[in-house]
Amino acid sequence: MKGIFTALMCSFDEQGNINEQGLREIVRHNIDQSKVDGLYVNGSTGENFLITTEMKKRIFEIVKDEAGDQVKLIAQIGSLNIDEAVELGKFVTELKYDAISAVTPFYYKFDFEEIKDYYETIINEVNNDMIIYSIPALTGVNMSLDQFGELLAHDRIIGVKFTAPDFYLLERLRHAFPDKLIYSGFDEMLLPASVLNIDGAIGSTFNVNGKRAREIFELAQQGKITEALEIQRTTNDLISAILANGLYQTIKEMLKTKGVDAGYCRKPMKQISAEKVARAKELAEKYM
Ligand code: SI3
Repeated sequence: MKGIFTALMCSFDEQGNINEQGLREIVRHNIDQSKVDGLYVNGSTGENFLITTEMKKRIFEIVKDEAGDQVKLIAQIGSLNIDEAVELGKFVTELKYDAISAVTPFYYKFDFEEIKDYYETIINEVNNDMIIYSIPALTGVNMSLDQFGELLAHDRIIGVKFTAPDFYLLERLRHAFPDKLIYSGFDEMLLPASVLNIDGAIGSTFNVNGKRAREIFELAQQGKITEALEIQRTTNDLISAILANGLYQTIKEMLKTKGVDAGYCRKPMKQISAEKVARAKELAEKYM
């Protein structure tokens, strides 16, 4: 379960329906071209919070069917509707996903007792390993070292996807929990996170920049920081350009330039202008 995991995109048609063939092509691109270690399915990048339960299930099925056992698969099943989270957790466990992951519950400003109960409810009902998905910038949920510790005390809570720019907390987590899996979630900060000895990374831009992500991660593990920094700089030139152009839309357009039918984003995400599509093509030609 270590290494580079792509936060998988999903291909949707212009009406917002799943484009099955396109999704399969995205999976194949990540496995065959980028050679990532695993896929993180139905996370933020998968537009998970914009789709129905049935669509989530279908995506989990298609990805498992296409990927088989070629790479590790983590299913993001977290939901404000805890019944849905449990239902999806059981569903992907039947499909033989390697682990589940759940975003911290958001919107209602739950206290830690409620957050803990959410994770305990899921792991008591679902017989699979759990990775906490912490992304405070989007959820507003900031957990302390002690609170992470209370969750990680459960044997079946095996790790954290840590998507925050707090390197002090990341270092403390690594030091306190050497046997848990810690994944970094901000691709633009992969090198500093790797220096802190993370186990892997989960990122959206790995859909188009997976090879560089692996190089950064592996060079850092070998202590070759100058070489890793060089690649992180190139990576950050790409990420800055992607963020300026529209994150998920630009990654999809870059994939399309390479013959992968990545489709469109779901509403309320908008489609990008022709000018931005052209910019995405330039980025694909320069960086992929
Ligand atoms: O669940 C997921 O799709 C992720 O892993 C998200 C991942 O942390 C990305 N965050 C978001 C909000 O998209 C990052 O990969 C991010 O896109 C990237 O670092 C650019 O800022």
